[in-house]
Amino acid sequence: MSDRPGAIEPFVPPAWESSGSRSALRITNVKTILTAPDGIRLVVVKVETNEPEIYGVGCASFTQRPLGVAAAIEQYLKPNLIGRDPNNIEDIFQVNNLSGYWRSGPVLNNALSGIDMALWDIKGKLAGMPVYQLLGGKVRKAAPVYSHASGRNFQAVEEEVLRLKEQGFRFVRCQVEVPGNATYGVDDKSTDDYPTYLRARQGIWNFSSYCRVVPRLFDYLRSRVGEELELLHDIHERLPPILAIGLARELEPFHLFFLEDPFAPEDNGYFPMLRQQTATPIAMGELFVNQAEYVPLIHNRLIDFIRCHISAIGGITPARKLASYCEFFGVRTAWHGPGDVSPIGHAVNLQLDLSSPNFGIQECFHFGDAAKAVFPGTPEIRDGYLWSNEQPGLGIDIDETLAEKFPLPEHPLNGAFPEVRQTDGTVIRW
Ligand code: KDG
Ligand code: MG
Repeated sequence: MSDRPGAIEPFVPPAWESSGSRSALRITNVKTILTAPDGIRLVVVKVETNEPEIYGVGCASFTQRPLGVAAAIEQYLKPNLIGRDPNNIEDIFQVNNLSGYWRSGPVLNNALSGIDMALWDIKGKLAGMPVYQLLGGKVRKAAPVYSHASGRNFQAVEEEVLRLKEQGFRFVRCQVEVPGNATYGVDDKSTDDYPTYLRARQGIWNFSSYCRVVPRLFDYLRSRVGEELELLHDIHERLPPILAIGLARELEPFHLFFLEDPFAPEDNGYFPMLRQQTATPIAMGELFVNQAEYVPLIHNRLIDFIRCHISAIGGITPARKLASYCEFFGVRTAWHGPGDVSPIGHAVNLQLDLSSPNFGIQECFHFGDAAKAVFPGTPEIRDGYLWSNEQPGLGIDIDETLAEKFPLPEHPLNGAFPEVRQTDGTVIRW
């Protein structure tokens, strides 16, 4: 006991931890690393132990609020981790999730995820096995991926699709600029403010123009690239629900592999209506942060692909349960994999992709040389697949010295997204 009145007692691990453990391994330090090697703000966690070569890395990337995640890790999780046995992944997840009383939300879940993934990395290293082995072993040689094609007009999208096909991709997401609109997912070379993959210039958005353009894009593409390539599209919760239902119906003749995020999570109640109207396969969920959002969609068989951003739901511990739950209902996995999932997050996606029988598809991101150098072991994209390097743990590391050379870019809002508005000025979802 402290003799200073009001002093906070130091954290003491529960007695069973020291008596029941196989090892005397203990967490000695937790580092939060903020880095942007490709210009995209990433948050990474490193958990160190009293065995210097046994450490783990995890992804906690919430690119629009990186500093909030860093504070949650440093101020709230780290003090509750030092001295614990890193073997007890589930217990540590539960303790940290429950100690805030209020749960869920992308800041806290990303913070939990950074720790959780690092602990799975440590467990894999202790076992001398890749994490997918701990999840039951491989059910496929590698994970088929989809890559992005976008352009200012139909022809530019077609050229991108054909270039990707040439490289061996069999699944391509297609987005086209809606003239005069701040279109999601279309590369805009006129500004350096935001990484190319997520540019939607500050500007206006007209729902009906978008709804008219997209079916014409897919009609054009099917007539040019044939029926064999699998095509995907992301609405990115950019429509009033009834317009999204209409668009999903209109796209049916073009046989999409999936149509993503037709609704915002707040509009989940529209899914039964959508299901009655069309058999276009639906992917949903990169914005989900709470199991109450996705469990009903799965057990009511209202979506076809679950698309959570694994760090935003808390890491591998919740994601492996979610993948298994989906299997019982015929829902396939399509974990979120853009550039604001760090290469560590992509390595995690791959561990689940390789070991889940109900895997559907993996979104891939073509990291630049800087990111690959900062994250040695970044999974390789080859012949339309993502491949494991078969190293113990997650098979990926962070070069901390190099990471420091790529600090988060200066930005007045520390990375917050720009505003997109309707023509009358009403701000809308990004
Ligand atoms: O930060 C937002 C991005 O992760 C998101 O816009 C990417 O929708 C996305 C996707 O499907 O990759
Ligand atoms: Mg998306």
